[in-house]
Amino acid sequence: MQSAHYNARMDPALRLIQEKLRRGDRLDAADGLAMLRTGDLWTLGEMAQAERVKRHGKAAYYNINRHCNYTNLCVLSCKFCEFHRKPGQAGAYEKTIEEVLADARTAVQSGATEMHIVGGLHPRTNFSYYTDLLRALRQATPDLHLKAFTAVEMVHLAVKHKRDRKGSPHAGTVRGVLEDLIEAGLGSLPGGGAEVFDDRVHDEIFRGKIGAAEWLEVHRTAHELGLMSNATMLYGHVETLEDRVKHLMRLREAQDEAISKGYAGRFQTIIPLPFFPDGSELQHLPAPTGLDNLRMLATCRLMLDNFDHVKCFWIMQTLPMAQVALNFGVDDMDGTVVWYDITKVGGAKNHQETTVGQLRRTILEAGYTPVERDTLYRRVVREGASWRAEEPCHV
Ligand code: V47
Repeated sequence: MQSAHYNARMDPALRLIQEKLRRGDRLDAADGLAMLRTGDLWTLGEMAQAERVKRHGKAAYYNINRHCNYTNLCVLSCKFCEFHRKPGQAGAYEKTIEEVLADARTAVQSGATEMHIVGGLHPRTNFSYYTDLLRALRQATPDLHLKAFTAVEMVHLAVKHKRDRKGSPHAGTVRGVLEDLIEAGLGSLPGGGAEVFDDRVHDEIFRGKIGAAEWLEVHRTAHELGLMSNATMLYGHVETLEDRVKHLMRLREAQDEAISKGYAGRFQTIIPLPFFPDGSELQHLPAPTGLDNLRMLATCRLMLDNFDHVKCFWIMQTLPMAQVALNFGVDDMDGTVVWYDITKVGGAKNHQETTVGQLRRTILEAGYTPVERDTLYRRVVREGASWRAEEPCHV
C-alpha cells in the first residue's frame, strides 16, 4: 500500500478538485486517488467539511443501539478475520433464540431503537432459525428496528432456503430469502462483508466469500424490495489505493442505479472500516494510521456524492478519532453498541459500550449538535420511556 506523508502546503491536485466542486462537477477516479494520496490533510478536510455542512449543517448523528453477534461459527476462514470459529473450537458459540430475545429486552429497557444482528456463516442451522428469530424479536420488542444479516449471510441463507423451502416460487434465491425475512420482520440491511471490491484482494484474503458482483446484487435486490441498506469498505491491509477508489466508484454506480430506477430502497451511509490486524492471520501488517483514516473518510464524503451519510464507526476508529473525523466529512458516529465481538481494538472484550452522555459530549466538544436518529435516519423524539421518529434527518 502506498503511503502519503503529512504536508501542510496546498496540494495543487486538490486545487483542481476544489474548482470542480465549486462548479458542481462530479469527481472521477483520478480525483479519488489524488485525495487518498495527498499530504495536505487540512485542505482535504476543509473540502469534505464544506460538503458535510451543506448536507447536515452542524448536526452529528448517533443512535441508541445494540449489536448482537448470534454466532461466531463460520464455514469460511478468511485471513483478515479474528472472529470466526469452527464447531468444537475454543471460544465457539451460538445463541439460542431465547438468548437473543433476552438481549433484545435488555436493549429496549435501556432505550435502544435498533438491534444490529450479524454472525458467521453457520454450518448447520435451518433457514427457519432466521425467520423464527426475527418473528420472535418482532413480537417481543415491536419497536426495535432489526437491521440484520450481511449480504454474505444472505447468500449463505439461500442455500438453506433452497433445501428448506422446496416448492416455494423463489426457493434458493436471494430474493426469496429477503422476501421471507422481510415478512418475518427484517427492517434493513447492514453494510458488512463488502471488504474491497477487487478480485486479487478477494483471492488473497477472503477467498470463498462472495465477490463484488454478488454483494452488490444482494443490495440491489434489497433496494428493489424497498429495504434501506448500508455499505462498508475494509481498508488498510493488502489493497492498493486504486482498489479503494474502484470500490467507491462501484458503490456510487450502484446508488445511481437505485436512484434512476426509482427503487424504494437505497444506500444510506458509507462506513469505511480501518483494518485491525491483531488476532488475525494478517497480524504482521500495520494498522492504518490516523491520517490514513481521515483521508479515507474525507474521500468517501467527496466521492460518494449520492450517499447521504458517512459513518465513523467508533468501535474500530476509537471515539477520539471519530470526534476529529466530524471535521473531515463525517456526520454519524453509529451508537452505544454495548456488545461487539468482531473486533476487539486495544484488547477490548465483548462488552464495548459508550453511553449517550459520552457520545453527546464528544459531539458537543467538537462544535456540533448531537442528534439522536433511528436506523432510517429519522430524528428520534423521546417522551419518558417511549420514543417516536420524525422527518428524515438529512436535507
Ligand atoms: O463485515 C472483520 C469487518 C465488518 C475486521 O451497517 C474487520 O451500520 C476491521 O459491517 N478489522 C462488520 N474490520 C462491521 C460492519 C458494520 C459496523 C458498524 C455499522 C455497520 C452498519 C456495519 O467488520 C465485517 C468486516 O468487513 N471486519 N474483521 C478486522 N480485523
